[in-house]
Amino acid sequence: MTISKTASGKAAFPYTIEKRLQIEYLLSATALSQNKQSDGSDVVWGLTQTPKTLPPRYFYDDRGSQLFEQICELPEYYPTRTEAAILQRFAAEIAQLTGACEIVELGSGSSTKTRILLDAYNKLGYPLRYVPIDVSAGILESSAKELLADYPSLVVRALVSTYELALERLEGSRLATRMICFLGSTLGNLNREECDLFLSQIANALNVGEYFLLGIDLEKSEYLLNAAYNDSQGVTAAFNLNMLEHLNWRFDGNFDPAQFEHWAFYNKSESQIEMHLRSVRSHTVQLRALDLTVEFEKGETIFTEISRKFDLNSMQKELQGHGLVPLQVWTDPNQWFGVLLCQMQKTKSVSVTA
Ligand code: AVI
Repeated sequence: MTISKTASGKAAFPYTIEKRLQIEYLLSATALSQNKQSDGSDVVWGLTQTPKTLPPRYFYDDRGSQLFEQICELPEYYPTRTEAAILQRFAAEIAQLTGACEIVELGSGSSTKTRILLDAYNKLGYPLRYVPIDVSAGILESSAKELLADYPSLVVRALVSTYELALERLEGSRLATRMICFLGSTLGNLNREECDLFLSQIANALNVGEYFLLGIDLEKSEYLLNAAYNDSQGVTAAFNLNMLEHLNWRFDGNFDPAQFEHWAFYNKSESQIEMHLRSVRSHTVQLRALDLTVEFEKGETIFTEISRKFDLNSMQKELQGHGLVPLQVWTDPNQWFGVLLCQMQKTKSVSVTA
């Protein structure tokens, strides 16, 4: 028998990491490459609209994911560290409120925040079961293995899947209850309609009494918001422009990022940051794999992302409308970011239409 070691060198006897890790593919590799994520129909649609748009999912190739990790460390980008500080301060309270529960996380990333939660549940002596969900099998496996090495009693069931499919197919929790976590204010990257559909899907995936932990960025001074998306080191600009490089390798394109500039601003009436790429001169781009030729005028833009900033009271009402009743809301001393723990209270009659 192999006895695995934790980061501190302690033996994780008797179960090896392999025995505590299950990776399930809800989408096969072929399905992943054939689904709407990458067949390019969304790119063709977006680049033939006026104004042009591109779906934010194209930020996240390997380089884009690395750039996003760098954004999270930037002095101007307050959301990541503010949310982490809230969790550090209140994770024990979250664990006490939910009791032992299976932690399901949509988009686990580097799992830094997951560790804060796992530490709190561990301290209370609760069994640790974690279900991370991501479309990238590589990221899921590597971060799950790091967690398993550090938490000897942890059991991980990783799902390679889109959020939508995973929420539809979640099996019943193996522990008394379950908490679905959606952190980092990723909800802000969905427009109002998408957000409404997503919350219906969360509500449908939960049984009565189960929990939803949501992290959201809050409305604040325009100055701070503009700085967070126009950092002085130009990392956010590189992240935005990298979308063009991503389209180049994925669809055999010839975008020249030097022909575009990053443009991000806070739209106060919509309470959202809007990110665009602006063409600095008129030129033509081809995406050969999509059989697409696109003309750009000087100054023409491609809309790449919204990042909505929320009001805590309105969000609580919206959640309640989906049967997700806020039990507790935590924020930081500046009230820049909010973490809400909701409990599913409606009997399940919610129907979801896409
Ligand atoms: C992933 N998401 C929550 C980030 C945000 O702040 O909306 C993406 C991002 N875009 C530019 N900077 C960060």
